[in-house]
Amino acid sequence: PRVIFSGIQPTGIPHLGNYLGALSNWVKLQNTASPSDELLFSIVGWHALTLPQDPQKLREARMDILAVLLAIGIDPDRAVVFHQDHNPNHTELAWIFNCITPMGKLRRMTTWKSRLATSRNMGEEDAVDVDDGGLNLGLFAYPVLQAADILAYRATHVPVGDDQTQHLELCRVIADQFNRNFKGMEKLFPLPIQLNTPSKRILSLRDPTSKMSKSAPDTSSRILLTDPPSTIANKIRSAVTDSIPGITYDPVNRPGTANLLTILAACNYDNEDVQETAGRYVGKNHGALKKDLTEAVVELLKRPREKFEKLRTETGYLEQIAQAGAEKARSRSEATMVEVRKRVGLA
Ligand code: AQP
Repeated sequence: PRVIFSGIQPTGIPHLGNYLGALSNWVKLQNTASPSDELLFSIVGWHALTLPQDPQKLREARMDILAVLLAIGIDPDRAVVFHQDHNPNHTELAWIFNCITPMGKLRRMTTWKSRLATSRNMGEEDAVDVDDGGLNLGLFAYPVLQAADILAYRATHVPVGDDQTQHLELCRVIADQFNRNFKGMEKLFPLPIQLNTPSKRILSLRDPTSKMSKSAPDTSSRILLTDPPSTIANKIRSAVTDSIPGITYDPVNRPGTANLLTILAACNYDNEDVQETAGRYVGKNHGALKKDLTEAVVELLKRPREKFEKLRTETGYLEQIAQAGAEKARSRSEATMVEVRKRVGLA
């Protein structure tokens, strides 16, 4: 049986990138998993704190994400849905992992390097060995906490977007290191594998060289799962493309156009091959593509948005779901922690 774990940060309402790159896959996995497979989906508030958060907004975002997960079809009776910060086993395990993770590996994480590059105004390649001043330890250790999230449940499969591949590799390195350092009757941790969706990376609508992101300052760069049809239409209308006539799928020379085709292929035709999608636009223009894309996205998000709006008013119900999830998560991870403490000599 598989143990499937994934997480999402409560840093705002999820966008199409989160949905097509990860969340839709969670629902698919839930609906196709064998009954013996375990599923855990976590709202990772401790990860959100690695960047400055407004406390009131964070409180709201935690509820928003829970409501979104239920609205897109995650079933709390089938999957363990919980707030990371309701289970201290994650931070305990993260500390133990901190003590076996080489800092050099963390310095090589693209996410860290790009934060560093931004803060120092330099290219990622040059930002390897510079002084880390200004950035916090939590941000640096982000992937270690992520490894703890996954391994606390001894998860075997992790459905996350393409942007998380390097973190998953590090998670396997940490698992392997722990297994070597602290041998028992058997290896404690599996080496978890990434479960990618076909639409791995959705790009910003305003700057198709970077990924669609919750925290990008320009709100028209992302389509939120809760955007009404008129907002969706406006954002797609103003999406950056190119001035080359006709439609072709060419991610290198036409990243904006390719991104629109990727989204259309993913949402309209249940992950149709993107070349096939492009083939239907031979001789057509961006206007036609944007019109069809708007219809497809509006249709895709219609039901989740309606459900979200209803659920978001049911605060008591959401709190009850969160509490039940936390209890299950704690008891599930405690089994791992008992063994971890014993092996490292803290029992
Ligand atoms: N643009 C994307 N395309 C495909 N997948 C994506 N994911 C995020 N952006 C894209 C996937 O969504 C899941 C949840 O992400 P997260 O909220 O935990 O963190 P993130 O990757 O940092 O997402 P954001 O939207 O960019 O948030 P902020 O701006 O707060 O950092 C992950 O599986 C991720 O791969």
